[in-house]
Amino acid sequence: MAPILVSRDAGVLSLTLNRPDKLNAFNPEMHKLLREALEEARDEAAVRSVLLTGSGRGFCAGQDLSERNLSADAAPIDLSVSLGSNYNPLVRRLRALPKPVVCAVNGVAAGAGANIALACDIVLAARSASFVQSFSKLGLVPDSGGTYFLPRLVGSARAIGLALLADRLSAEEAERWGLIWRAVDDARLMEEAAAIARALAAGPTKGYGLIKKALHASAGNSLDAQLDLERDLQREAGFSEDYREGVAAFLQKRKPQYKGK
Ligand code: LHQ
Repeated sequence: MAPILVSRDAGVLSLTLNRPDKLNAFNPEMHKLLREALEEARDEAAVRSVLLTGSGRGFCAGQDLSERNLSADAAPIDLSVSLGSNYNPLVRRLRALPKPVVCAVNGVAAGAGANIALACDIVLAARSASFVQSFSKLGLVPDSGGTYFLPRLVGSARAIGLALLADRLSAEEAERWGLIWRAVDDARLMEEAAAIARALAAGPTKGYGLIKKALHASAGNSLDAQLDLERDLQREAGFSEDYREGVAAFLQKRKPQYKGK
C-alpha cells in the first residue's frame, strides 16, 4: 500500500497520507513520496492548488514511534537528523510553494502531524477531528514549526498551554481559537475542502503565490519593511496576465478566466 496517494483533477493535486493503521504516522518512505509530490506541485504549471488529507480515522500522528529503537542498550538517536532531512524541508516546502495548499484534517492530528497541518494555507477540520501537541508527553519540544505557528495563531498563553499540557483541542475549539480556518461536519469535510481547492485552482495562481509570500514575511517584518514588500509584490502581480483578465472581466461584467500566469 503506497504511503501517499496522489491524484489530479481540475488543477488540484490531491495528496492523501496513507498509513491508516498507524494513524498516518510518518516514516521515511512517506516523507520521500510527499517530497516528490510537492516538487511536482511546484514545477508543474497545470497544478494550481494542493489538497492534503489523511486516510482512515486519523489525519497524521506525527513521527512513527515504532520506527525508533530506544532500548537501553541502543545508541542514542540524534533527532536533529530527522528534522533536518525530513520535517523541516517539508514545512519549508509547504510554505514556499507558490500555490495554495488546502488541508482537510479528517481526524486526530498529533505531534508533527498537527504542525504540518498548520503549515498549510487553509485548514479545514472535521468536527470529530482534534489537534494534540503530543511532544511534551515524550519529553520533546514541539517541532515542524509548532513553536512558530502556535503563538502567532493563538497567542502565547494558549500556545504554551497547548505545548506543555498536550491536551486534545477539538476542531470546533481550534476554529474558535483561530488555529484553523473552519470546522465542518464530518460528512461534508472532503466536499467542502475539494470545493475550496478547486476554486483556488481556477484562480489567479501567481497572485495567490505572492499573497503567501507577503503574509509569511509579515511575521518578521516592521510595517515599513512590509509596505516596501507589498509595493514590490504588487508590481509583480500587476505584470501578470491574470491581473489584466481580472480587471477586464470586472469592467465587462463577466466571470474571469484565469490562466494562473
Ligand atoms: C502510532 C502512532 C505513532 C506509531 C498512533 N507512531 N504508531 C520528529 C522527528 C524526530 C523524532 C521525534 O518526533 C518528531 C515529531 C513528532 O511527531 S513527535 C510526536 C509523535 N507522535 C505522538 O506522540 C502521537 C502518538 N499517538 C498518540 O498519542 C495517539 O495515538 C493519538 C492521540 C494520536 C490518537 O489516540 P487514539 O485515537 O486513542 O488512537 P491509538 O493510540 O489507539 O492509535 C491507533 C493506532 O495507531 C495504534 O496502533 P494499534 O496497533 O494499537 O492499533 C497506535 O499504536 C498507532 N499509532 N500514533 N506516532
